[in-house]
Amino acid sequence: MKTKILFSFITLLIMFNANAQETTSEIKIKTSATCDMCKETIEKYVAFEKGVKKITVDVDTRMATVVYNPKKTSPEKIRLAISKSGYDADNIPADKKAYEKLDACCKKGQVCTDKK
Ligand SMILES: [Cu+2]
Repeated sequence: MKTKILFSFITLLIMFNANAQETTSEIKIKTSATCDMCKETIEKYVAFEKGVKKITVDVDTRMATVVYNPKKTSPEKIRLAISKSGYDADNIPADKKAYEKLDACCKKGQVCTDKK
């Protein structure tokens, strides 16, 4: 009896895992983030993007790691979302209007005073 329950539990776990693998992908995108404020701006903006499950921006490497549902969005759309938040995303330059709204220290070539 106990083995049966354990077996069905494991089966369920495997099924769940397979399902999760099927519906999520992960990509890394190079951004122009320079400080924690940039990180917050990008993360908050892209988190609302359809199909994005999780986004983490590493300020030191400037890399955004995005977990997304490939059925609902695409790397291109995610890059575009980052651009619309005011930052470069791989080969896509930052959206001009969004970039102009950024805090002065977050603009390219600037060194933020609160940088770690
Ligand atoms: Cu910044």
